[in-house]
Amino acid sequence: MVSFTNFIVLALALASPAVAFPSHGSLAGLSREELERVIPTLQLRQPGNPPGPLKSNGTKLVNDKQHPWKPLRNGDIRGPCPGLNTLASHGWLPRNGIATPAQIIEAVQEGFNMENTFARFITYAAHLVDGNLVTDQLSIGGKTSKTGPDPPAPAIVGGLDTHAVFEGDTSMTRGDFFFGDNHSFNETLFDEFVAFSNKFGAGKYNYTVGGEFRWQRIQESIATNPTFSFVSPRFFTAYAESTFPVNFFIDGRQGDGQLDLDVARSFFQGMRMPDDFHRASQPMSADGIDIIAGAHPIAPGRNVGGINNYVPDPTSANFTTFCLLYQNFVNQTIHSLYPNPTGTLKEALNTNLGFFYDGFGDPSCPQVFPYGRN
Ligand code: HEM
Ligand SMILES: *[C@@H]1O[C@H](CO)[C@@H](O)[C@H](O)[C@H]1NC(C)=O
Ligand SMILES: *[C@@H]1O[C@H](CO)[C@@H](O)[C@H](O)[C@H]1NC(C)=O
Ligand SMILES: *[C@@H]1O[C@H](CO)[C@@H](O)[C@H](O)[C@H]1NC(C)=O
Ligand SMILES: *[C@@H]1O[C@H](CO)[C@@H](O)[C@H](O)[C@H]1NC(C)=O
Ligand SMILES: *[C@@H]1O[C@H](CO)[C@@H](O)[C@H](O)[C@H]1NC(C)=O
Ligand SMILES: CC(=O)N[C@H]1CO[C@H](CO)[C@@H](O)[C@@H]1O
Repeated sequence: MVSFTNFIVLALALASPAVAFPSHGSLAGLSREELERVIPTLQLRQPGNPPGPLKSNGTKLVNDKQHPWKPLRNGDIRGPCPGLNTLASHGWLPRNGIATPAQIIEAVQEGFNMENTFARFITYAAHLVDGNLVTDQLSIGGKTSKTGPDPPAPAIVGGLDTHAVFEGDTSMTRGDFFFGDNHSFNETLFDEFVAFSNKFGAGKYNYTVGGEFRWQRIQESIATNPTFSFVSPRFFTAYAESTFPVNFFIDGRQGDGQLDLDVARSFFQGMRMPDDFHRASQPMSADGIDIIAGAHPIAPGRNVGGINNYVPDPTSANFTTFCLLYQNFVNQTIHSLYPNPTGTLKEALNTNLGFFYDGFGDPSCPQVFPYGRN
């Protein structure tokens, strides 16, 4: 079910030439007729090549004179990712929150020293499901359509808020989709983050705290969210994101793996780097994920038929079947969003699928071609 407001926006955008389809609106899930109407109104932009690794990959001042924090202006878009929100609020990304995948990769590398292959993998995954492949624009948040969790339904300008493809349940500081607000900072949840850091980290957030808090959030979702879903890709992104505060929010000159809680709040809530903030001292990805996922192992699965009934899903990728993460994402998730693309859309899909496969970085995992090889 598409919510009423979003239905109106969608209907207007699709029916009336006066209301342009937004250049960052995802085309995922639109019907053949809708695609035929919308695509000719869009400005086709060839995707730029994915940026390579940083030439100079050590720590440096990133809250610098050229990248001051600024408050939001009317219309600026922010979403569920505190990393991207912060980059936009410091001008490492366009401050309006709409960017090309290449700009996002550049920004996460320059601003936080995210490792190149990893940055490409996450960014093209997000772009394929939530971005506009014809205009090459992705929004880091935005309005979402109210849809059931499964299967993903069309979202007009969902951007990274779009549920069940990249955004998912059991976030640390954001509520589950089921409870309505999928992307805003939630003080109650952050208070829990603080309490766990006090209990398991002597007042700091570290990988040990991450393992305990991730488990806590999973248990809460099992106990309260009848639609809780914890299968690939969310199974992986949830664990990876629990490592990010340690890997990216700690000043690169500090490097002891213990994140101060005022600094954490500044990023999560304020979208703001501390004064004099220096990025990580070497390229980082999901370092520490083994500690966090190993603390309380659980198989991928979902609640079935209501709360407190978590059922493992053996068809989901898990940590021992990593290649399936890539293959199911392409064969199932993307294919269900774009069942039958043609023309420029199909070309753009294939180009971005190629970038995504390169970002997976495992030549022993065979590439899949749901739309042929162009
Ligand atoms: C490379 C491009 C990136 C994309 C496309 C991306 C996207 C996302 C999305 C969609 C979420 C929401 C998942 C959910 O909770 O449902 C998320 C969460 C998160 N991201 Fe990012 N992200 C990126 C890079 C980064 C970077 C560089 C950082 C840190 C500097 C970061 C830190 C986080 C954290 C800590 C969370 C978890 C928030 C929470 O659980 O409360 N991300 N990201
Ligand atoms: C960082 O740069 C150095 C020097 O160019 C290089 O040897 C090293 O491989 C780079 N590290 C990563 C993870 O890219
Ligand atoms: C924040 O999360 C708590 C716990 O899940 C929930 O009870 C509360 O309604 C949320 N607050 C907002 C403003 O969404
Ligand atoms: C986290 O902090 C606690 C308390 O200081 C400490 O016992 C634990 O070893 C730390 N874990 C890591 C991975 O740094
Ligand atoms: C991972 O999934 C495979 C099936 O795809 C299963 O055989 C294996 O036992 C699972 N591993 C774990 C640790 O759950
Ligand atoms: C993906 O789909 C292709 C053809 O559509 C099929 O040959 C391949 O076995 C599928 N792979 C997986 C892992 O589902
Ligand atoms: C899909 C979904 O739940 N979207 C919600 C995200 O949060 C905003 C702001 O609270 C709601 O308006 C959306 O309905």
